[in-house]
Amino acid sequence: MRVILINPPLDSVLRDGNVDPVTSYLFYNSAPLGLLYIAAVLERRGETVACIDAAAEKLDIPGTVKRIQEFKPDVIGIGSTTVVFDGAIELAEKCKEAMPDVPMVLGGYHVTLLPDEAMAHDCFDIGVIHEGEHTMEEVVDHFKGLVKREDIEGIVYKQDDGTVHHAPHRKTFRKLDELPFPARHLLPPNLYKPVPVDEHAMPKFAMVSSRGCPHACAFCQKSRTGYRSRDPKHVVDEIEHMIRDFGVRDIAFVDSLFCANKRRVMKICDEMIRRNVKVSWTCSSRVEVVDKEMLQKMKDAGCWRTRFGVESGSDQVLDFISKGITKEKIRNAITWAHEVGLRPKAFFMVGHMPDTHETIQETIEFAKSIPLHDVTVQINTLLPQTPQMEVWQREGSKWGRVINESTSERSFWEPTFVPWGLESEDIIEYHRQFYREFYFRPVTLARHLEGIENWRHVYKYVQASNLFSFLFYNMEKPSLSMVKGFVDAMKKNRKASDSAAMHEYLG
Ligand code: B12
Ligand code: SF4
Repeated sequence: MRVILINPPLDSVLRDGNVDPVTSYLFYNSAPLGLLYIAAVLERRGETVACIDAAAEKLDIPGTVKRIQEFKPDVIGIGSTTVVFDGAIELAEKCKEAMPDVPMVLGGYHVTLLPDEAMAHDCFDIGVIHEGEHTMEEVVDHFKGLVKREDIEGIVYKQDDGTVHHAPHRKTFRKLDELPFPARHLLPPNLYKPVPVDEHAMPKFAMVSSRGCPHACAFCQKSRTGYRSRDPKHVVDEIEHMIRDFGVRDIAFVDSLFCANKRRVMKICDEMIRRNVKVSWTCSSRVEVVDKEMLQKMKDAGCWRTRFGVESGSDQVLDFISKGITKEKIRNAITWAHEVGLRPKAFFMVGHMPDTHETIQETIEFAKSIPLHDVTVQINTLLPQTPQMEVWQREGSKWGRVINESTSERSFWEPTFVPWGLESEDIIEYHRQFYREFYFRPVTLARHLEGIENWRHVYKYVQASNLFSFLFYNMEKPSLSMVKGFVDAMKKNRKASDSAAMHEYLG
């Protein structure tokens, strides 16, 4: 069978507007591994598979439909998160018009979280819930006439009376090592441009060494699959395969939680050291899992950065979002990571349900007081099937107001929910202020200058300038006022306690 798998184009609002630098990195910086895993499983069975990342190729809907038609598919699969779902619907509808007999399968986070709502659109024939590798094998067998639709677990579909039928739940697949490596050869290797300050060498590829997460942070989609991890040897086999077949030099582990378990991380690092694997890499961690020994081992095995989900610098907010960590634990982990040379980065959000002017300012000050090299700041967004969405549904008016219900704006970069006591404009301004105050400091600059190893790294910062100007001032290009702002902020910071921190840092 000929199966084509699509990462949908951005919807018309994003696509036709002047796509800003943040959006472009947000949507096009890493290959859709979920689609590539499904492609690999289908290829292993002898199906002919193609993949199109329409968002990354910046294709519009007619251009994507044309490419799909040229492939002459027997089945079309679309993977969609919530934020790109409008684009997924538009694409599926146009495909149905052009190829009415070709079945359309929808997979990914949105249909998993909101199956009834997603399948209400007539353009989708079958929805695949949760992880799709084995379900998709059976779906393809169904279209070959080998399996009855009623016998497939883990799908949803519309019955003749228009109601959505939920098939029995498919048991979570635990033997991750039995899966083939993602079919990365199906996408152009140079399509993805990582955020310049987030890569150490090129080409940079993403991979996962585990799935699921045992925690339940309020803003994160509830993990119903549980945590499962791959054998460290199998993980290193995939790294070697990426180096051999794609010349990969930097890897981002995009597991929800790479450092969930010290023993496993130590084993992966030992295996990389034993095989003398020459690659740099980054990963995500929770602050309470790491210790200095573990971070040092990661550094020895080629890790150059750990990303920590910090989210807030207010213990009261951390408590509300069930992060299960304290400011003290955050400070310890980030200090150790910095001391062993891991250039720690943290994720923060502004606009948590209990956030106030004071807690946001406390968060910005906290971020500046710990030895972080980079931050990503997002705007808290209520996504379906998250614990905070349940709180909102139960006691919403207690916390604030939803100001925008559009799915395509739930990108974490524009306010859709505003806590009482704050205005939407405050959140937008705090978002920028956070970046400005964090980056426009001698100590941050010094940390970045120290990380420059070659001319390519210098070029990275030139490339990043439009990103920074957008983040700091909402300008597409750096301008004189940005330079002025930079100088002013540096002067201000020099006077502040920060200058003491810099002297201490520079020894
Ligand atoms: C890497 C990553 C990215 C990368 C690559 C995204 C991509 N297209 O894969 C980048 C940086 C580009 C990115 C961007 C964004 N991301 Co992101 N990202 C992730 C992350 C950390 C890992 C994804 C991954 O590779 N998983 C491993 C693979 C194997 O699993 P999978 O993707 O779930 O795929 C399986 C199933 O979903 C299903 N499936 C998927 N597609 C299809 C298609 C078909 C046809 C079928 C049958 C099945 C199927 O089968 C797959 C194999 O089992 C996840 C969190 C996580 N750990 O899963 C968040 C996550 C997917 N991102 C999220 C968000 C919100 C975003 C952004 C809006 C940015 C932001 N502000 O965070 C943008 C939106 C981009 C977009 N195009 O939609 C949310 C989505 C929530 C939601 N309700 O939709 C997640 C779940 C994080 C979270 N916990 O909140 N992201
Ligand atoms: S934010 Fe991270 S640690 Fe928290 S539930 Fe989501 S994946 Fe797990």
